[in-house]
Amino acid sequence: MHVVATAGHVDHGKSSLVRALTGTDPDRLAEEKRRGLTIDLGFAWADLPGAGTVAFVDVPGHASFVPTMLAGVGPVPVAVLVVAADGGWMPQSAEHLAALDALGVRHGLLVVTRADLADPAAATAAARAELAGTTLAGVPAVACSVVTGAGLDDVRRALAQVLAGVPAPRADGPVRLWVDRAFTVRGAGTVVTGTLGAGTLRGGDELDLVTATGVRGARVRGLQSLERDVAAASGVARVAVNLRGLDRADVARGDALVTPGWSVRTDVLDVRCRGAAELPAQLVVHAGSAAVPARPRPLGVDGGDALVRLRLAAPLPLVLGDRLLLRDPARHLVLGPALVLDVRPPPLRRRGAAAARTAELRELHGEPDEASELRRRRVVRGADLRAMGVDVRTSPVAGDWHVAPGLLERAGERLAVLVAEHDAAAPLRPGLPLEEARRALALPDRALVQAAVRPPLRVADGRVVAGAAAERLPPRVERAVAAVVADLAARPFAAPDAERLRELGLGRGELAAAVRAGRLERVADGVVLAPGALRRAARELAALPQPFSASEARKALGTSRRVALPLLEALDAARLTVRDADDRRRVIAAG
Ligand SMILES: Nc1nc2c(ncn2[C@@H]2O[C@H](COP(=O)(O)OP(=O)(O)OP(=O)(O)O)[C@@H](O)[C@H]2O)c(=O)[nH]1
Ligand SMILES: [Mg+2]
Repeated sequence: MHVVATAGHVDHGKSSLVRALTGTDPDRLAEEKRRGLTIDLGFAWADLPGAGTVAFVDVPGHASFVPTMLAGVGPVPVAVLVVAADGGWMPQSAEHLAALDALGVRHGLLVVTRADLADPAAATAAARAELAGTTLAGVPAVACSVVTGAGLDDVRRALAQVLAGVPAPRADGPVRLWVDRAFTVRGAGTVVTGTLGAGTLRGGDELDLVTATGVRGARVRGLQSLERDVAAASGVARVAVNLRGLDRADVARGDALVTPGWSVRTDVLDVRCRGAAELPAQLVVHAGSAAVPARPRPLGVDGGDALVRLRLAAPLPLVLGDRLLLRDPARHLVLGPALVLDVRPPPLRRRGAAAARTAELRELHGEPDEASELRRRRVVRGADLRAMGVDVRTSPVAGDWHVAPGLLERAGERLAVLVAEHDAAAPLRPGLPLEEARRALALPDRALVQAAVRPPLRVADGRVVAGAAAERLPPRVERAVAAVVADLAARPFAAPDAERLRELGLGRGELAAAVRAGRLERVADGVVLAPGALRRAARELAALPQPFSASEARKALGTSRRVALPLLEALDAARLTVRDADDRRRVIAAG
């Protein structure tokens, strides 16, 4: 199927031409028939010789309805520009052509109609001159009259020829269907229609309905194309989608049905405005069937292009490389195309940020490129890249994170310095906590810190430690610990008391460090023994008649109640002993 939009000044014969070609009057509203004027988009189709099925989106020509016209042509790749032989080139001929040019429509036909009323030569020549220098320069021109039928075969022939040169879009790519109509069908519920530009829609598909107010899931209950039920439809096609669980009030023209995870719903974006001169303070952005007021902030220029940050009054689902149309409705002026360079631009807070950003944007031309995005964004989720429309080919370095080349290597080098600094400042607690490292390296996820760790650094207990540093104690602590161990040689369960620990300079931090380094064994707060003391205690207690009381244990181990009670509890906790109901214990696993 091909989809073709009409364009041209009011009353120049667009709808009449569509009716002549398809046999269907695209003006379906009573008001349109009464006033002889197209008000809303009209749809009609037919099989044309040599062209297959051609669906027309017929647009209104009246100056008041240009936004409607743009909603209709937005997603359509081919246009028939209609000029009346007796009317000649008129304001909306120009405005519509400027719109097609801005939208990048390269395939089309100039039809000079009402040729029974005037010699078409002058209008044809004038129109050709206007087309020169636009995307439609040099398209075939045909004169006809729908009243006499003269030239209609030439129109069909020329159209078939143009359509033969229109490349087929990707059928396997993502979908973004801009809604141009929404209505209720009795018994079926809410139906939306639109021109599917690319990709494939299928019954049962789960899509995101993106509106000005939010995103919601929507399931395709039924699909029609040109009023026939179809299981699937691939772009380019006119489609009507019956959506499950959706009220008519939930959806309107300008909303979009998109493949989940593709496109970024954004209200701030950076664009390259081709050949745009002065931009007004307020303008309207047209994307697909959507029209949203926006405030431009010029950032800089690149040759004849303006680099501009746009703030939209309502978010739109956009990807890198999207081509938007900027318009000043007050002056009936199409300002030109805007190529989307960034859908998640960084804030411009610091002085000079706009200039720096301009330099970055000068490198961008609206072709999504993974390497370039990674270079600029440093760290980004694969899902976010895909949402921006980037074809992601590299593998994530951690989780779904992709990083700029060399970033992890540099982070790893910096990490070695940070850990060394940390250990020098806190020798009792060597190892930089992952979270601190994450903040110091300005990374969004601890998993990335972990990915940056290179030997001899390693991760242990949530810290980045420098090789053996975690087991090393400062010399002063080393000496004190040796003294404790020496004290314990004769009476292994006579833990040093508070005074002895103070005398040796072993405070909480020192004891914790010694325990972490495996140089002492912790029994309770302030109660430490030599390594292996717990197992040794279990062995000695196993020699007692079972079960035994706490005081029997204390005597056997040659220690005080201060140590014996927490020691027994520690043995219970280590499942070396078990405590019976009468508070006696048995050894169940002698070390
Ligand atoms: N004599 C003659 N009249 C024509 C021809 N084509 C269209 N008309 C008449 O021109 C008038 C406008 O035609 P439409 O087809 O409604 O024009 P339009 O471009 O669709 O107008 P809008 O949709 O309102 O912009 C109607 O009265 C048509 O009957 C033609 O080839 N010859
Ligand atoms: Mg019309």
